Amino acid sequence: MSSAPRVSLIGAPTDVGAGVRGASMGPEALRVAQLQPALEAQGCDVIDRGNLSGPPNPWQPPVNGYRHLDEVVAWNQVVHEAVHAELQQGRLPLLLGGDHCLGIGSISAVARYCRETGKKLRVLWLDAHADFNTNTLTPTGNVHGMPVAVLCGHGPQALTHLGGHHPAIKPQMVRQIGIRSVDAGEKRLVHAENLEVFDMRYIDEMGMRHTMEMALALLDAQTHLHVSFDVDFLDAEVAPGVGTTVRGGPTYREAQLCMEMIADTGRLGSLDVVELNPALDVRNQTAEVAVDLIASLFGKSTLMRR
Ligand SMILES: [Mn+2]
Repeated sequence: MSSAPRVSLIGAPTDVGAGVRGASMGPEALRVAQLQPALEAQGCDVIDRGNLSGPPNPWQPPVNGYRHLDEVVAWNQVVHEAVHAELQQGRLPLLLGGDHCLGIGSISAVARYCRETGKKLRVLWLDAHADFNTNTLTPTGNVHGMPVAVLCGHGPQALTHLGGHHPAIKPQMVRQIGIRSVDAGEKRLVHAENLEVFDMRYIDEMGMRHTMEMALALLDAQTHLHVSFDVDFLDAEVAPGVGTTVRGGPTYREAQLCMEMIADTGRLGSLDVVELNPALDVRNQTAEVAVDLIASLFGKSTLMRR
C-alpha cells in the first residue's frame, strides 16, 4: 500500500441479517460523524461512492434456520461486486454497514481478489461474537451470527459460493479478537475448525499489545490485510450504539492500541465497519468513537511519535 491510500466509502444500509433493526442507518451516522474529513486528515484520497441498494427488511421469522436468506444473498451480491471493483482499481474499499452478514460479500470479494493477484490473505475479525453459527446451531436464525462460518464453507450454497470459489477462505486466514459471547454449538464448531481466537480472557491475561503481535505475526509484503470491525467489539460503555452489546470488551485505549498496531504494519487493504446502530446510540457518540478508531487505523497516532 502506498503512503496515501485511496479509499472508497461504500454504504450498505441494511439490517436484514440482524436481530434488532437500525444498523441500516449506520452509513449515514458515520458520514455525519465526519468520516471522510477524518480520513482526509490522515492523507487519504477519499471517494464516497454513496449507498448500494437492495431489498427492504421483511422482518420475518427464520425458514430452515435462516432469517431473510433471499434478502441477505441479494445484499451480499451487490457488496461483493462493489468491493471487488474497488480492489481492481487499486483502491481500498471501506464498507459502511449495515449488519455483519455483509462480511460475507466483502470478504469473499477480497479473497477472490487475492486469488486473482496471488496475494495471501489475513482477516482480523474484531468482534464480541465469533459469528460462526450455522442454520442448525443458531439460536436465532440471524445471518449476522454466521458470516465467518459461511466464508469457511459452512452455510447455504447461495452464500458459500458467492465469490465463485468454495470455501472462500480457510480458517487459518482468520484471527478473531475481543470475543466474549459464543453460543454452545458454535463453540464446538470453532474448536473443530481450529479458528484462532484471542478472546477477552486472553487479552486480559496477555494484554492488547501481545495479542496484536500474535494476530499480526508473519505478515509479509505479499499479504493483504482485511479488517472486519464490528462496533460491538468495543466495551458497551464506550459504544452503546450497537444491537448486541456485551459488557467486558476492550476499553477505548485498548481499541486504539489495536488499531494503531494494525496501522503500523502498513498492510491494511480493505475494511468493514459494521453493526453501528444509531437508533440505540446516544447523540451519535458511538459513530464518533468508530470514526476516531478508523482514523487510528489509517495512521492517526495519539502518541508523541514521529
Ligand atoms: Mn459480528
